[in-house]
Amino acid sequence: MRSKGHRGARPRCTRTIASLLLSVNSFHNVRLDLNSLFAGLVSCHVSLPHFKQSGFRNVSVGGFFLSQASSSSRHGRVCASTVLAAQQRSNSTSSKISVDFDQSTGVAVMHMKSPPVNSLSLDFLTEFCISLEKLEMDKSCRGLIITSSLPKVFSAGLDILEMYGKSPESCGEFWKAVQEMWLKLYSSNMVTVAAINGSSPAGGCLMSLTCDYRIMVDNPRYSIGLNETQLGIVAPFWFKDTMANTVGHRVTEMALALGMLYSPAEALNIGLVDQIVPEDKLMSTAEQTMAKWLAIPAHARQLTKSMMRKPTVDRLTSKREADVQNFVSFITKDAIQNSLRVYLEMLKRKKA
Ligand code: CO8
Repeated sequence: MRSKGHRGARPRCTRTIASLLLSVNSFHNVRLDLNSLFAGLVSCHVSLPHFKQSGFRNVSVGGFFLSQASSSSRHGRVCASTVLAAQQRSNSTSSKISVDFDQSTGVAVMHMKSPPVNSLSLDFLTEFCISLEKLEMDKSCRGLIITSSLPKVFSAGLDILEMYGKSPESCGEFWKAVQEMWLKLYSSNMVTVAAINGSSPAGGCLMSLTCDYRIMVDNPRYSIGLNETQLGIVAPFWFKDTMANTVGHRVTEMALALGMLYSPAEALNIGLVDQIVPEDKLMSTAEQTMAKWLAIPAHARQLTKSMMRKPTVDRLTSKREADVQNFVSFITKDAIQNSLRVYLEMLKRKKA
């Protein structure tokens, strides 16, 4: 039940796009699906090949905005320097995500901007996946930095309201979107860096764990970890695998059992993040890290990434439908719904 303005009714078109996007089982097929999606829905101005060549265009697609590096004209004449600048930088904005892409470096910065806490709702995940897919299709984009536009919070993880008081069908649709986000990010060909500028519990931690490198702001008020058990729920096997691949089995076992949230210094200590920096150094450090990773021959780096991650990806891909069924039957149990209610009340009490 959504009562707040910022959690208002989901636009019908977003649902449509979500259904289309998430109806495919293989995430590789999403590329094809997006082609037809864009071909079908972008009824104006632009075809996909043009979209790919020229960067993003400002086309509204059912509430999404595909931004274009458009040439600007002054007094009816096109200004060459503006065209060049526009070709080198483009940006794409939807309501919950904005992307700045610098073609001169091949690096895009994705800003999550879904107040109050960048929780991963179905709408958010859909926009996230579409933005990611656009970047993945653009061969000139080689690196992605993910950060938050909100103060204090990177992402609060999965939107609990998508799991509380919802029908089994809605829960299933939501879970497919969570899987999709993870599959896309974990197997991305781009170099991915999480610039973690705030708290990052549960699904927020998972999102940063899917990146190649994590840099967190060194502020002891921020925390990161897979705290699912504190909500009375269980991190799925692929959450566990992603963390174990990063920090090892024993640390993961203890962290998951206790639902541990770590300060940045503690997270660095166990290898959950790779670096901690002062807030004002976050983006410059992310850019330097990116440059270092991009200096490695791309094919060798990508094959290495695939070699390291493919078994984990394949594990979910081969059990995707069963994983959805498990989630739905688990999350809709009365006892689990009760735990979520208690946790939501705790969040409200903490605020009061
Ligand atoms: N989902 C939905 N709403 C949320 C969430 C969330 N994850 N987190 C916070 N909110 C809401 C709060 O209820 C509050 O709502 P309102 O304004 O209506 O009262 C609003 O966002 C602001 O929250 P805070 O006042 O708490 O904001 P702060 O800036 O003080 O704190 C934090 C930010 C640290 C992120 C804090 O909100 C927090 O700890 N949130 C909870 C985070 C959490 O525990 N997330 C776990 C989600 S579950 C998950 O990601 C994996 C599930 C795997 C499922 C597997 C099942 C099989």
